[in-house]
Amino acid sequence: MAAAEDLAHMQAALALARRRQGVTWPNPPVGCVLVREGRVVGCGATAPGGRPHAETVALAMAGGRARGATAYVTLEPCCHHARTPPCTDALMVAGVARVVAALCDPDPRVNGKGLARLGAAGVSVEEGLLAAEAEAVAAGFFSRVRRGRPSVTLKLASTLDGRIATRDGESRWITGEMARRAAHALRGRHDAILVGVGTVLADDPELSCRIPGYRARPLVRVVADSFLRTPPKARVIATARETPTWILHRADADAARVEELRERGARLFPVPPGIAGVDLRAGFGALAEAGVTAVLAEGGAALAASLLAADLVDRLVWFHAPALLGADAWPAAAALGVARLEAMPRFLRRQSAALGEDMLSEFARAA
Ligand code: AOF
Ligand code: ZN
Repeated sequence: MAAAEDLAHMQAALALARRRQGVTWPNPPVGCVLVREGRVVGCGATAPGGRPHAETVALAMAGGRARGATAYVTLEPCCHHARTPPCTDALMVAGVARVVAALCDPDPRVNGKGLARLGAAGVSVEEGLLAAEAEAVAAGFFSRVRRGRPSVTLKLASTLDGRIATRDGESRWITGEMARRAAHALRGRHDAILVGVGTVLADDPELSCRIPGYRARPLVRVVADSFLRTPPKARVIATARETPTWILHRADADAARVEELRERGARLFPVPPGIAGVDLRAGFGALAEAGVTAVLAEGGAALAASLLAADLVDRLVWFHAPALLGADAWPAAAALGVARLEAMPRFLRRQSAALGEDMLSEFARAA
């Protein structure tokens, strides 16, 4: 059993890390709390953009008070040399006596070597405290390193019968104010937001996190658009110089379109064709290579179906309004072609909550 004090400090480090979700890519969001004689003398989290690392921030705050302290970190301190010396060395130079890490860093440059280096220098080292929580906070980073793709959350907002627009296409607003705010906070915790070109054509969305000051770095907007139907006048293109807009398109899309969109500031990713549209698995591989760790997919129905059919949804977040629209309205997911129940995508319920009159349910992929 971990000591209550250790648990409390690691919880605090996790809270610091969680607050940086979405802005540290390609690096993981990490939290660090330095404690001496039961008193917090420094704390910090990975800075937006991934540097400085959490330990550097916490050590700068603690100054000389770090001597003899315990460092609680949500990920093993790094031991590779970059522009600045590794965190292991910074902790040792500062005289930190004990390091409690929630998890080993899967980055092959670190991967246990950070803790080993600290141990060899006489620092007392422990690993594994609140490991599951720490893995959830940096799930995107773990996914990028281990699977070569970002973690994927699919967000849907519908009526009870899974409809997202009326027969005539009216969709504003099905869920209420609280659910819509929660959806913006969800955007705030992801590196990138993904939509299909149909959504761009139908709604011309801005795809931003509309909670002022919530994010220290813009959300990358990604459009899955096989044949580059995104209009050059679309909002996501008009604002592409301030907020990144990336497009996953087929390699055989019109070259003049490629040039036009690129000139307006979009970044283009040629991807092999998939069953419908681009091969999303290959698209995610390209996003991971560009550093993205956590993607929030928001629709529309065709994209949702492609993701579900390809078993690419790690987490499903569904807002339900207590209302119905019936079978002539637009469904949240297009046809999946499921003939037998054993082929049905299944999820495990992780959380359910009330948001005003609406409901929020969160699910993890079952497997
Ligand atoms: C830490 N503390 O806060 C974070 C770490 O590109 P660099 O040199 O910044 O290193 C990135 C790697 O450092 C990243 O892949 C991961 O292994 C680790 N992230 N390490 O000690 C931190 N964010
Ligand atoms: Zn580091």
